[in-house]
Amino acid sequence: MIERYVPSNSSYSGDIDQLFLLITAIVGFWFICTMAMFLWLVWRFRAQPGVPALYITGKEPELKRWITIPHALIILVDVVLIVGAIRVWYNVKQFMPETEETIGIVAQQWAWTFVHAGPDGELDTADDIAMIDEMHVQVGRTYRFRLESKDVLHSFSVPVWRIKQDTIPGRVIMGWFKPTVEGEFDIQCTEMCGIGHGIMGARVFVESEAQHQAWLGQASDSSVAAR
Ligand SMILES: [Cu+2]
Repeated sequence: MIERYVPSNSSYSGDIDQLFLLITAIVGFWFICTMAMFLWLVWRFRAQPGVPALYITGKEPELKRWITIPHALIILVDVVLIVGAIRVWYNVKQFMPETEETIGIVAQQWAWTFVHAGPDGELDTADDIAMIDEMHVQVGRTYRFRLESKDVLHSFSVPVWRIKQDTIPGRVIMGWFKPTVEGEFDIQCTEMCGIGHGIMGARVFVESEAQHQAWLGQASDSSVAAR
């Protein structure tokens, strides 16, 4: 349902969407129940001529049931949501799969630098390809990213991959993604980082193997690192 509005283009984006739908369905169900009950009570016990208001402490057992039973049910569904959330969180944020390449991502006010491994596939070597506001990856490849900030808090977000990771100055944060659909997509900073925050966008190019090899071939010349 969510992918109708934002495509679901990474190996874990579908799991995150399912978790969102589960939370929305369960919370939505209880919201509707609560509001229906509330409005019914407002109508049923409205002021009526000749009927005095009754003082209720809420401690009467027959009334307390209306609190304790829903309370127990909500705790039960909370357990379902927490188990679902931990499973997705572990897979996306805690677990690091075997990765084929590492990309360096550096945030600063107000741009992104993406350091690609270059033709040798190794980061931090002479043939690295650094680009401003442009990231190039190959579809179906599992990437590790190394996220850093030069100045303030930023947040690396690629909506179609359902990835969002804060950057913290002075800290190196590792994560991973596996793009599954080719195309050109948005990257956006999602942490208020100063006056240029709103324009701190970039693009990710998810390419087929042939396209990616062609880009690698010609990109070394335009690399920021090569200048
Ligand atoms: Cu920012």
